[in-house]
Amino acid sequence: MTLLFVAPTMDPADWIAALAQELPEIPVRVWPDMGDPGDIRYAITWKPPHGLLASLPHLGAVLSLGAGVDSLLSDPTLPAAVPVIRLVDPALTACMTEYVVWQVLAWHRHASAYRAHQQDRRWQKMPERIASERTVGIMGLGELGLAAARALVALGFHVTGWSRSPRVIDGVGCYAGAEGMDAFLASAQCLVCLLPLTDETEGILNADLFARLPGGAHVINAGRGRHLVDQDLLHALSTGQISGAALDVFETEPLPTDHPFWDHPQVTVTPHVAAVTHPRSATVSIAAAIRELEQGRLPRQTVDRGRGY
Ligand code: NDP
Ligand code: OXD
Repeated sequence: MTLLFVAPTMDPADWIAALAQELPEIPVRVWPDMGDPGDIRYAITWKPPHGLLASLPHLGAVLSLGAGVDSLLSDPTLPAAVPVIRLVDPALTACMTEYVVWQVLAWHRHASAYRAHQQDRRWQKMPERIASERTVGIMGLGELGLAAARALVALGFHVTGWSRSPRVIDGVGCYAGAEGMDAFLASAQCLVCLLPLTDETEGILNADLFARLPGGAHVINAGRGRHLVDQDLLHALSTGQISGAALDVFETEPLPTDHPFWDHPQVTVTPHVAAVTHPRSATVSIAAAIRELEQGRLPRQTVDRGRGY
């Protein structure tokens, strides 16, 4: 049995070291030096070239180096019978929680207004509210959305969440499906998108959705760039329906230098760093998944290919 590490945009060195520590008995090859494709049992991967996974005749599973598997599933040649395991990792979850808390607090405590005031040497107080008077609505109550929701509840915010199937979470007002969406959106003064990118969620952050939020709502997108219709956000910012946005993910990454988001005063841009995959921690999760697979069980983080996440 051999592992193939294939992540063209990542430096493999730390991964190879971490895999040697967690799975010392299993040889690892690094694409493109993969030797005989017939040896490869598991592919550990981020954005592999389309067609590569289909060329591995004895592939037993694909293990994603990210939580989102949209780019893997977009490969039309991905073998239908091969399980895809997404990354669920405590360090990744903690990292996303930090990002969401950071951006929610930046909105709540007027970070960009005070930065602008300081530049003008202006002593001006903004209306400060208590957290419990502000509602943060989280789209996606999975591994990442749930952890962020709990951290915001602990800070005293009124937190609501929206998912595909109904959820019951202590301290979080839960809404689900199309029928729950209007009520969820109507109170979300700060909207956080932590959805997976699927056929159902692509373009979900659009003019129609913005119009259903309270006037002056703030938007945080750490899901995927294609959740957002950029022009609709720019328009909603120009009318004041949306007062600001923090965006970590973009349809084209890196965000092109001439994109209007870069110098928009109400938009905060970060370069897809909301939750970074840390090799040592992620490898523990990946190794545990491989051991389960070797025992003939599908790990709980196996992707439902029909749902797309
Ligand atoms: P999960 O699969 O654990 O959770 C997904 C959540 O979204 C679930 O609550 C699910 O509902 C909900 N959902 C899915 N489809 C719909 C829909 N059509 N309508 C309503 N709710 C829906 O994913 P994670 O929390 O682990 O990750 C979420 C996403 O975050 C990833 O897919 C990735 O795109 C993004 N991400 C971004 C990173 C960054 O650095 N910016 C880093 C890591 C991830 P249900 O509970 O009913 O299944
Ligand atoms: C992920 C990401 O999906 O980093 O894990 O975007």
